[in-house]
Amino acid sequence: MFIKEANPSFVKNSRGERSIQIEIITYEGRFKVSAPSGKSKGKSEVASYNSKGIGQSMKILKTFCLKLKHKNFIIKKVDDLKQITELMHRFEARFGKFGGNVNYVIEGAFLKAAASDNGKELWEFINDDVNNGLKPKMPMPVGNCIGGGLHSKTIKGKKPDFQEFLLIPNEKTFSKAVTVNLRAYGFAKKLLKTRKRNDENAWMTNKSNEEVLEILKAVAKRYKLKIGLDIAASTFYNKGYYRYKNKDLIRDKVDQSDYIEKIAKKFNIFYIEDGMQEEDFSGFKEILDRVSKAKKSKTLIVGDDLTTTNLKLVRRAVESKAINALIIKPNQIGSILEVKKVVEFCKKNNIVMIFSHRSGETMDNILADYCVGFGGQFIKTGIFGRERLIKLKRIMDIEKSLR
Ligand code: 2PG
Ligand code: MG
Repeated sequence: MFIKEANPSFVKNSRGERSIQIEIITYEGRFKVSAPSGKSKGKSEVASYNSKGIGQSMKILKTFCLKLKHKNFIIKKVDDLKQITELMHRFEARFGKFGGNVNYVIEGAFLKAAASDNGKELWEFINDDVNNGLKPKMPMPVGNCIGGGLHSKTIKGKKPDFQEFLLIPNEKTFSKAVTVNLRAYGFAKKLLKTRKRNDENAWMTNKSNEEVLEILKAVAKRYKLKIGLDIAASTFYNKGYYRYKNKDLIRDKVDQSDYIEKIAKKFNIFYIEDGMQEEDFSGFKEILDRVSKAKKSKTLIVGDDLTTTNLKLVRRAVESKAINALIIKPNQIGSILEVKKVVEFCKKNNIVMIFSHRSGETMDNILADYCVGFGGQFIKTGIFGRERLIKLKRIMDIEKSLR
């Protein structure tokens, strides 16, 4: 793989913030990747950019790109990315840290170029099953329908405290699932009587968590969907208490798990992400125990801020039985080889994997290839908006190509 050129640039994400993009040009074509950005970030995520800011990251990346020019690389499998990682580390030691988002775009662009160089689609290049003659299984979408928390504004001074109210279809095909979610999203708008959308294009409302759940229950019933929640509990946790604004009350750790157990049962919730603050492994375990006992069907207890795609934290969460499912966001850890290790660990331990977008997204669809390639059971991308739809469309195309 001969690098003719590598060009970095700034792009705007869906929130209008600056993000970083890189384009690698080889004899096979042009391979572009841009980075998403989170707003409700986990404490233990790697920094997205150099400590001096995105401008400094760009300066360092520009110098790195000049170095890549006219170099030749042999990348036959994902693990061969190691030579790029080592090159990046040596370079960072001299010029300063890139930051996780820069690692994300460099590695992604190299993987796209390498897949093409090997005559494969990126998901195919990553997926071991397909390389062993098996057909990959398509994921199901987890779609953000109604929003609150850090991603939403208040309406007449109010918003739900939970960050995301999610819809999860269970259809034979991914494309059917996407259609069902879009219809349900339209129906939710009618019931909510709102037109305002948040960062991820979920509907905004001034209703409380329970009021939203009542509406979601009707939507889920009509379209045969499962209900999920990203509680993002760390975003309203402070000094030992969960501080709810809508209805105004304070819950301690025990009250919080009581509350989650109660709503999980009442609204038959299938998916609960970050139900407790991000350092409370025993609180997550408490929820997993209580919800599994209270509900007959399996509920996914999902780590995101708790685990930040970091193998050490994932291992701790799994070994302490705090989760049975995991959010995977490659730019939380800033290394695809680390993502691969997390994936292998999840597969070995039967942990359900949800590949996830960030609230600030770009017009890049690499997440879809990562999800199918690494065998994720779900992809969380939102339901509507061009940055979200481009990822769903990519999986629909992969699905079509396999028919
Ligand atoms: C989350 C994500 C995506 P952010 O909490 O799961 O919805 O939010 O990208 O802001 O961290
Ligand atoms: Mg989350």
